[in-house]
Amino acid sequence: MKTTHIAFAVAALCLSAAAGAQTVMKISYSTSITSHYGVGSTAFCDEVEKGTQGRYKCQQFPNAALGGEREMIEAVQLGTQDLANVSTGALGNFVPEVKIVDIPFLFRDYAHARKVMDGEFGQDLLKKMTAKGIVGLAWTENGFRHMTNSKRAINQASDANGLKMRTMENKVHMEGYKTFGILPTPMAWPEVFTALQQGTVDGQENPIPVILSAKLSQVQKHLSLTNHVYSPAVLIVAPNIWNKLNDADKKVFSEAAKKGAAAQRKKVNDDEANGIAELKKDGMQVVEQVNGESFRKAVAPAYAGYAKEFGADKIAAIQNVK
Ligand code: EAX
Repeated sequence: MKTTHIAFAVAALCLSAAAGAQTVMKISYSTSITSHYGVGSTAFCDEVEKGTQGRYKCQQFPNAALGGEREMIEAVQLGTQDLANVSTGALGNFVPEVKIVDIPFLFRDYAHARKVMDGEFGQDLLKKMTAKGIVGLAWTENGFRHMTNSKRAINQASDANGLKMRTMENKVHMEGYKTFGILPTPMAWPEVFTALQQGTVDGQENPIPVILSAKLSQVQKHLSLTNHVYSPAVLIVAPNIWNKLNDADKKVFSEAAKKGAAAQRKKVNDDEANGIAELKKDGMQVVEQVNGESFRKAVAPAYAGYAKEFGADKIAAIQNVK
């Protein structure tokens, strides 16, 4: 009996070696599998599996099932998690050079933002992550952030004055939002829904795809399309996975990440186009024509601090990309 078992185990081992060893990689992100992060991650994972003939595949952990974005990045750095699709919100705490992209009103629109991230600046920034033990594969996307709250319609910056808002754990955001009179309350994403529900904070700010997939319409009455910050996201992989790949597999991963990014951005576009009507149907009151000038004017003084921290020339170089 015992010998049969051993023989069987040996046979199974030989078979799996013949078929090629399979690595199942854990990937996580903040929102649901049908959201922009889910669509992008799935496209990436499908391409990796196909391109490596099944030698690499993913096990997906949507809805921050392995922790918030800070934990995800830390785990990728440590190699206890293989992949993550995260916004830059928490990434600047690990790779300081990334912080510049979180400046409010830095990017004009999606075309501008995507051009910068896919261009020389963004590609250099991906490389900066390597020194911090993180391999950046491609810029995916979270989207332009908008404000929601349970108190009042925000038509202009002064309407935001005095509102207690959950923000990401991101100093660049917080410094900017203070100029709008907002009282920023940094908090990890997994705690946000409950905090809004219990009234610990009045509001929060996130892109339409996040507001939609997290069903924030259940706990927030007002949405204002403030477009106050572009929130890039990035597909990161642990060095212990990346360094094991041969050149051909590295190429498969990089190309897959580009396809994932394209799919994720397309989902952001679709949600921007169709999601607002959906949120209205769910009972949200939406201010579509926000006085953007009032916000830009309010934040202008904070740019002195940003220039000191990041260099006025670096900020201008991003703004000047046409
Ligand atoms: O990346 O925490 C946030 O507000 C982020 O935008 C969210 O986790 C998606």
